[in-house]
Amino acid sequence: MSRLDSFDGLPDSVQRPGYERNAHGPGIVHIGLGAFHKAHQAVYTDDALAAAGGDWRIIGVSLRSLEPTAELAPQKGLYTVIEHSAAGSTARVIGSLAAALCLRTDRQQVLDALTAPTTRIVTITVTEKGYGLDRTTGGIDKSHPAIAADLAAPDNPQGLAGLLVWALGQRRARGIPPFTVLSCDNLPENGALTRSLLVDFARHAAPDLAPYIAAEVAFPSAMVDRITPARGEETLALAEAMIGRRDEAAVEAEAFRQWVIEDNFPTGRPAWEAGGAILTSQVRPYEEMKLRMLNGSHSMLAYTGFLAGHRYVRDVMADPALAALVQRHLRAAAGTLAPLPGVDFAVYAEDLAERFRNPHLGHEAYQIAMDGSEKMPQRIFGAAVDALEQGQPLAPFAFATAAWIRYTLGRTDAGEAYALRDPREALLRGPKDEAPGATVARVLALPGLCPQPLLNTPAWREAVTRDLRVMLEDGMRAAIDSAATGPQKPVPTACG
Ligand code: CS2
Repeated sequence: MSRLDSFDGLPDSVQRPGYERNAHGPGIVHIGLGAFHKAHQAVYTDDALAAAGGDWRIIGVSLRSLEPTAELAPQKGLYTVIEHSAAGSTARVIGSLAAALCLRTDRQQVLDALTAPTTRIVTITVTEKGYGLDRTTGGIDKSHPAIAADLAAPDNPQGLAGLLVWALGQRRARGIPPFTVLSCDNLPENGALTRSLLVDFARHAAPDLAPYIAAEVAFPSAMVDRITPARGEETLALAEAMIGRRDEAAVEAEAFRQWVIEDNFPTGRPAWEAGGAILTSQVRPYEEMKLRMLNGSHSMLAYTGFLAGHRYVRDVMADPALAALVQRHLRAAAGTLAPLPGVDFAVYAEDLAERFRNPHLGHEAYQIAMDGSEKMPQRIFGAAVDALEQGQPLAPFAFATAAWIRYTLGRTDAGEAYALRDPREALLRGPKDEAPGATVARVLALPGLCPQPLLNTPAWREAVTRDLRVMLEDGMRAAIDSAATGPQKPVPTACG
């Protein structure tokens, strides 16, 4: 079977780029060449190139993994996105990737791309843990392996902050304007946060660069959304069936996608609005809505669903008690949000539940469950603080927190062990036979995790402990069933 490296012979049903690839040079370097980038920003850029042209193709960079280059380079950067809606699945070949590099093996090419005058934007998807942020200070976490390595050898950077600060320094020395830095990870105010990371890294590694980065580099924030399950052999088999070729780089995603971007690109940008992106000056309300409603309920359903024995999100949604708890969580999260003109949170909640039910999407609860210590603050705790201040119910957030803490114990109710997959795994591990109250106190006290207003509220810790006790003593199934029979309220609409 031949491999996807041209458009020759693709079935008519497969959408292909609406532009001549070679007519467009690169203008973006993307760090973190995983499935999400391929299913999201690269697709929007494909649409932008078709609608408005420009030299905006993407040089994709993986910091460590060799896989993306091995899969994409022989295919000249081409790959398929399989888009699943409830109605069915379609395939689309994306042409916006100009190159796929790995920092470990293509170091000079990566450095050249980052310092090239033609590179005007650097986009990022390295996941929450990839930044090396200290959440208590907003600056660098010196114990993060990449930050520590790059502080020790700033001229030979391996990680995100070291690499971008090095590149910005080189550009300044050579009189080349800085690139715009666009974080596309699920972090609150991801632009400001990336800015404070780089400025703080520069303060330590190259102090004269810090004020320059703070003053001259644009860091727009963005809310990104597209459910993208991890790729597997089934993905490749499905791609083969749909495009009639072998595509080692194929990805699957839901048909829905959303991108809300702060329109602050002093060095220009692709016409991403052609792909449906919303360019605005107000990203924060969208970020909060998405992090608290989509990602918050995702995390809750992942911990409970996984421990209740469900594999996929769609299975969780087919469990009536869990589906009710998802609704409860969505209502509670919506209740903490400031009104967002033009968005009805009740409709958004309904659409989310529909997306979670997507029968063609094999999105594993275990995938969402990973890196909980990096996800809980912006998904659950931020909303819980606002709920506390507004006198709204805390129970749904306490339940989600108890479910996560239960999950960190690393064993199912039947006693089967699973890998936690969390960067703070070692810190999360507690003594054997610890009492639920002690477990809750220990986990919530981890630095930079649970905000002070919650720690200062005994009712919060008591609620989390009560739920954890039920989960441990009666099992996750019983805890779910009993939580789901609590009182229910409708989702507040945009007007309150
Ligand atoms: C998920 C997200 O894995 C997770 O933690 O909650 O990846 C989610 O699917 C995306 O943010 C959807 O845009």
